Amino acid sequence: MNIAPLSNTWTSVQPAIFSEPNGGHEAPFILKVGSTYHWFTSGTNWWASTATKHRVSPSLTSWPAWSDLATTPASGDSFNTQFDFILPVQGSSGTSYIYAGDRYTNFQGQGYPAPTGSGRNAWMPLTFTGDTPTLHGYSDLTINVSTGDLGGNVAAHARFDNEGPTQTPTGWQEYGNADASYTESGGVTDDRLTFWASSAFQTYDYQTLNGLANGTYTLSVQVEGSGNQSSALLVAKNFGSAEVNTSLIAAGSGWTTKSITFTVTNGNAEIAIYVNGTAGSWLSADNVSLTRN
Ligand SMILES: [Ca+2]
Ligand SMILES: [Ca+2]
Repeated sequence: MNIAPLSNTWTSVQPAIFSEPNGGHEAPFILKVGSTYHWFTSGTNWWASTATKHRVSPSLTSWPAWSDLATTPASGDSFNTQFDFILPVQGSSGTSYIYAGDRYTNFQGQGYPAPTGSGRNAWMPLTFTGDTPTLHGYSDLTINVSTGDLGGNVAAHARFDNEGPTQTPTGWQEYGNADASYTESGGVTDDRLTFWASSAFQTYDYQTLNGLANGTYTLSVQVEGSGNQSSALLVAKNFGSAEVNTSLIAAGSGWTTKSITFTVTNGNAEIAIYVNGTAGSWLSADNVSLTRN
């Protein structure tokens, strides 16, 4: 990769002022924030999703080693995207930054040959704490074009779509009997998150969210299931006061919406679905939503 200035007329390329071997990076993009340069790239994994790489420098001619871009919640593949570019949004409240990544795998899973469907983009907030950027895995993004403020559905991969059935959906972490929760077809939209096992199980699927604006939030999810779990809960915790939860045990099949509200006072929250299932019981979830009221 090379960094080379353009001529004053932007019609020719000057000699490079920085060069180094590619090293498994592509889609380079440099963003200047204040007087500091931030260089981002995707990894190289054909059109499959990758972690995003980042480095920061006060000078275009000297750069430190690459690091993985921090994400909230944790995601090893940039919430199933490959990084493309960053879009600044300037408004009366200041400048916000939108990360754009592509999901060329959308309609072909992670497989080959090349997708024949559309390669859609995902748009998510990128924030800076000092020189450290963090990618927030919003499932939906709203933009106030007057103030520049970003909002939307804070939960990552909230519809469980766009990556195909998997034991390890991006953006979600599992605790307990991890094999008992997985995504599959049959959701309200495309895929759903299902909790099932042939023997009794306890599984806790969660997202740890940092960098939240303090305030009151509503967490909701659509569920259906066999209704014979020992316990099934929608959970919010670690937001500055005691855990809030509600039962998800459905009376029968058919999608039902459950929700809780809670007030974030420490900039953090953990959101989760917990199922203590009897042998052969099942519960499916789709369309998780976490929005600030
Ligand atoms: Ca799993
Ligand atoms: Ca879905």
